[in-house]
Amino acid sequence: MAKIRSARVIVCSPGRNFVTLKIETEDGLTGLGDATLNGRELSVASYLTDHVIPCLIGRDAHQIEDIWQYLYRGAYWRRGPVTMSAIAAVDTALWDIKGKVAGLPVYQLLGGACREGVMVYGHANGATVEETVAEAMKYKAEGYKAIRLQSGVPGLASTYGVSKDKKFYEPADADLPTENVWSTPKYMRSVPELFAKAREALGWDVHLLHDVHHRLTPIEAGRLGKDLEPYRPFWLEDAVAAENQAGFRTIRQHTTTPLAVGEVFNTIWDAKQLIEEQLIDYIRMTVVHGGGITHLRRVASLADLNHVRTGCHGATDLSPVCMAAALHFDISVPNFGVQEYMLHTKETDKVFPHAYTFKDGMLHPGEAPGLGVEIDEDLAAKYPYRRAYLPVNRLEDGSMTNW
Ligand code: EZ4
Ligand code: CO
Repeated sequence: MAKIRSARVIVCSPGRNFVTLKIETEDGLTGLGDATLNGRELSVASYLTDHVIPCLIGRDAHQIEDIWQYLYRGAYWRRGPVTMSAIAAVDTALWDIKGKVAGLPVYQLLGGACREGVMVYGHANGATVEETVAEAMKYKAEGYKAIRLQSGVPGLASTYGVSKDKKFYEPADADLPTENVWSTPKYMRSVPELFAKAREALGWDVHLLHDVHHRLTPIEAGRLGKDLEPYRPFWLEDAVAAENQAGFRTIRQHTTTPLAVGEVFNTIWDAKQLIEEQLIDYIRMTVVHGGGITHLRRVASLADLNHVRTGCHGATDLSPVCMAAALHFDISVPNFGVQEYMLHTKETDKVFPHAYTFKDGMLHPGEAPGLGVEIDEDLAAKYPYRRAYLPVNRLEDGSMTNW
């Protein structure tokens, strides 16, 4: 028995907003969970403080599955990103505590390592194809085995994935949503050229990825997948918004380019048809938005039965606590594919000291008991919350579209 004595939420903004749950047991052990939902941080903080924490006090921190079921079934109102991020934070913190009690890194509790390290992909981006390819060359020189390519589109003022500060892409860039303008025909012409130039410069020994960020229809995605086939992309991500899972049948009929989807999913039900009909190749859910380590393992097991591999979301809005949890999951799950990795700022790394390390294109979760990540609360207090929104997107005629 490791009775939960207290739990509280820490909101800080060392370069961007993070919501962290800290659970403490009567023996003085602490566990951390990431609860960050980009642009809606305070809703999750309130859900935890107002509705979840009162139910945790006095429970046995070891009963991870029972607490997960209690919070999921017991809310009556199931699913949704706010609820599931809150449940994820509790679940992650409890795995952290269990690891500390056992004196073992969490991946050992999940069955142990089944690979030497976790292959990650870095983010090359630039205003032009030339700039993006030059950035990709730098990642290759740093040892990355996989690189995501995002480039500015001629005729569009801005596009997803291209930032001024190349290393620390942060789309939640304003205290009210920035408005972007989108054109599918302009975009569709530019991506094959980007991949052709990238293959010329980088060769064939590095994996190349691309994120469409929900902007196409299924038939358009089929066309883009087909156009990219000669360059053998590792995956085409979020080609289409996936509320309608059956929509992916159309993409599948038209291209052999592997498909990744799901960073915005929050339960297994969002991915059930996509996985069971083998309409995708990689599932993008990660710990914080996918109901924690407990639920993500369930998703991965269903995926494994259906030839789908994992490819956890890993942008900078997922805190080092989520990254650590994802790495313990990645190194222990049989059907791992790749892990997204975007560097956090120096300030963030200082607020969240961590045991995970990068070497030769791979991350390793380290051997510290639990997740191997802590929070420096005094330092965190120096970076108060700042309201920040993700952009919205309009077509050239002013109609709203997906960002
Ligand atoms: O836009 O995490 O693959 N990565 C992504 C991210 C998302 C942000 C949203 O908060 O799509 O950059
Ligand atoms: Co994405």
